[in-house]
Amino acid sequence: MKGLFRKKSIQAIQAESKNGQLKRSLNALNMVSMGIGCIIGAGIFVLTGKAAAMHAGPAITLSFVLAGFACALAALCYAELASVLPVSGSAYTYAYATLGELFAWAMGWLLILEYGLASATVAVGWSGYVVSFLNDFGIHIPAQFANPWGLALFTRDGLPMMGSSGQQLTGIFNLPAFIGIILVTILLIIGIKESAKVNNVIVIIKVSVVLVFIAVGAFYINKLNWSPYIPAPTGKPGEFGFDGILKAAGVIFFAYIGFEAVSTAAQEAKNPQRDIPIGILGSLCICTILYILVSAVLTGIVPYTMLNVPDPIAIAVDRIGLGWLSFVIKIGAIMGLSSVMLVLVYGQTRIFYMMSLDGLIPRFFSNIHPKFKTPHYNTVFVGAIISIAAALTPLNTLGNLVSMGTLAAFTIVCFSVMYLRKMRPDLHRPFTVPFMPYIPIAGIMACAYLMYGLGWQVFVTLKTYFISGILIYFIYGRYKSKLAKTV
Ligand code: ALA
Repeated sequence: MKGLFRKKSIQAIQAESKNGQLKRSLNALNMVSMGIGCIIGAGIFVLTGKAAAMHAGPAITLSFVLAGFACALAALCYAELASVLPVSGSAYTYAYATLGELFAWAMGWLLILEYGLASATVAVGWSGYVVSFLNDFGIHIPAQFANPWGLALFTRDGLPMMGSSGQQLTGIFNLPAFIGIILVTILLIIGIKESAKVNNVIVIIKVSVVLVFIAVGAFYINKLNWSPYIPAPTGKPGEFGFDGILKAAGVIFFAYIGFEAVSTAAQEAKNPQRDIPIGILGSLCICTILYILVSAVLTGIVPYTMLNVPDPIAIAVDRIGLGWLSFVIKIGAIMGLSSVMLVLVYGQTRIFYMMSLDGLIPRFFSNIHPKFKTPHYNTVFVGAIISIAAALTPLNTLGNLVSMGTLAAFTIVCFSVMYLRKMRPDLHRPFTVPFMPYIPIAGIMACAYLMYGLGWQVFVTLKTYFISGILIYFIYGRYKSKLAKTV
């Protein structure tokens, strides 16, 4: 039993961070920019439309407030842990240092959803914008090859798409999503790292596009579209009314994922103990404001019933009828989503790399290519799995599981911060969560509430996933753990 809770020593982790080989070149602004680079993506460009059309209506803005609030609580906890333990590996390392190996393993297993599966979801969103963009130039990708196997296809007007044999068409393989991940994987293998400069440029483009949408779109709002603000519940769970707002908050929670990716750059920050908390909280704050404004403008331009499409922002712009804006938005979305895919796949490989160094997963995950200096087998493995998942799974299924897994990970982070305060009150904490223990407790409750809103079915899938992860730990990780050999 004791082995399950063996911990990495805080001193060892802090020393690891001090003696790291990576160059410390990132400042607070880079950190905020990195956060925004990873946050703004498929959530706002894709999922907002479906969440408004199917769950919340114009009250999607309230869903953004609700999910933003839950994230702010978790973000405060992340900020404290990152200031005490400024190392790569993020929540996986925090759990290893506080709650012990079993929790660290569970965290790593959940982070596969947060990073790996999230990148597949973003790839599906990316595919929607690429198809729409190519379409504007007369290049038509057949719907069957831009959708996952078996998904019934509908036209933009919601009518079934019929084949020549008179049967409704269904998807076969989402080719653009598959290609998107393969491209990202190749980039990561040959070592083209997303430098802070490139990231800053992408972030400026992405945020400018969002601001242009808000500024121009505000003039085309038809207030009638906001009425009723909270559509009456249909009687089915999660369809409108307050229940719908909650469900939508769980769905668009996805849009906030990424603020904690800032903490994976801890070893490259000039002053991590100050700048990582600034990066986490600053990027989250900026994105929350942008999201609330975008969703208000979106539902003000287009009746929410028409937003169940893969490219809702583009639909809103098409409706305004400004051709140049449509072009700008699609370019911004495609570029923005590419950077999220890149950072998420990169994050996934880095977490596997750390787990492999700790002996919890096989050695080949930390094997480095002699020339490219990247974990090439790891990256190929991750890229292959994610590209197939992106090609064959519908966006809703992927997105909800990612949200549920991330909420579970946030819950463990909230526990970790309380645990560390109690067990190691002596540690120097450059950033402290205010109002302890109420903030982490509220964080746990808020995450549990959003998980409840996502529904029983997603929970059952997560449970199965989680149990299979724990089994793998008992069959493999427990015996191979490096720490087991030293303590
Ligand atoms: N928050 C990121 C996105 O919405 C994962 O794409």
